[in-house]
Amino acid sequence: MRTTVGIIGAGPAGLLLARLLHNAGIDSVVLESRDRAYVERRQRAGILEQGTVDVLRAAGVGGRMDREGLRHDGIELRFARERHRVDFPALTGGSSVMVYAQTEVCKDLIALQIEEGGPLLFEAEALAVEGAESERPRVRFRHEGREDVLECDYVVGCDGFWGVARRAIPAEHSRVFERMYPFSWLGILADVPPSHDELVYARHDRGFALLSMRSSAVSRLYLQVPEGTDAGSWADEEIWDELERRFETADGWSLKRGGITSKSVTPMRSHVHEPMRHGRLFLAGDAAHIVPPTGAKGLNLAVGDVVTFARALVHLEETGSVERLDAYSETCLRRVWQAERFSYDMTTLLHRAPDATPFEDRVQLARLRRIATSRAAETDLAEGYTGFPLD
Ligand code: RFL
Ligand code: PHB
Repeated sequence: MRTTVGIIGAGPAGLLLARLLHNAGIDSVVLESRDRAYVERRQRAGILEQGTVDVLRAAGVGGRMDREGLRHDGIELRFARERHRVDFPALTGGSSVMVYAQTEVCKDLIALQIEEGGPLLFEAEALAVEGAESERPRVRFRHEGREDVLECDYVVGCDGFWGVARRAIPAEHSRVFERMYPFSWLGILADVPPSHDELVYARHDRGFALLSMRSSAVSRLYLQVPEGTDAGSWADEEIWDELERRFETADGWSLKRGGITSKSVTPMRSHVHEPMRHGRLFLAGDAAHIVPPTGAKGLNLAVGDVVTFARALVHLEETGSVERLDAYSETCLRRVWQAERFSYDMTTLLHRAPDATPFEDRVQLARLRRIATSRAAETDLAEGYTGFPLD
């Protein structure tokens, strides 16, 4: 099998890249180790930045998002039983975000790819990337019980944090920057209308809580839990009781309860692999970097990476210049590190570390009060949340 761009992984990064390349008349093949149902059901992100929304629309995949997605003009910060709303458009000159689940973005992209795009092979597991330093990199993969080889001009590893692409970069060319956090998120989906019309990020002495949503009928909620927690060890009523405690306000706000349809635990880590390119192998999305989900940045970063790659390749085809492809890693990393910083700030602002000292608790509250009372501090949060521009 032969193609111009071999794409490993059909998460948002790989699927959107295939779409952008198709729109530019460049052929690609996508290899995905899981089956379609699994990819379409995997619960993850919920927030699309303004720039991501614009990219999806321009790629011709914004129709259902515009009909069913919920535009959000702010978030609420909750701490010390007080509430503070951050108004995005007022602080950023008009930016907002969209609540539209990653599962739905993936479904829309998969449907379009199957209808009009190039090959998208499910249950096709990439085993290794070979010859990254040559003109003809290859992906060895297994599909329908047979091993095969995909020959490419370029390989883009969009295979997430646990993928194989990153491993093809020799250790002497790699540098990893990492931080693990001593807590996780227990996430639930519940059949109950969201108790607030915007996301609520709560800092509490017992730990962080987040109220989000998937639609006007489905809530998505998260609780900070100790690292290594088993999702099954929390009974449904215990989860609701704990959420209620952490969201409690002085003005009598109440949390609606409903049937929990899914429970899972996500560890929290920050991770960056530099560089994001080795020869003709490029890394995009979670394959290259991970952020803790508190800033809602992971999917949006993946979108930024593949837009940068697609533009660089189109630039090469149009002008013969490899300048932008050569700058890929540097261009992406500037934005990645801003998102890493923002996600780290949001995480340390809102979570309670198990060994937090009374001094650190007071500083955390002071940081929150600063955001609630200084337009400059609040603007910094609003700009970070609605997204950093693509170069
Ligand atoms: P993905 O989505 O992990 O997709 C990688 C794909 O590669 C496949 N794969 C392989 N295929 C072939 N051969 C192999 N050897 C392969 N190895 C792996 C996998 O099966 C998979 O289909 O990476 P991608 O495309 O880079 O997308 C990244 C995003 O998924 C991720 O950053 C976000 O979900 C992070 N995230 C959030 N991001 C946001 O922008 N906003 C949010 O609100 C948000 N909330 C979240 C989140 C992530 C969470 N979890 C579960 C980690 C909330 C949570 C709880
Ligand atoms: C979600 O809806 O899943 C979500 C929203 C905001 C975040 C993280 C996750 O910061």
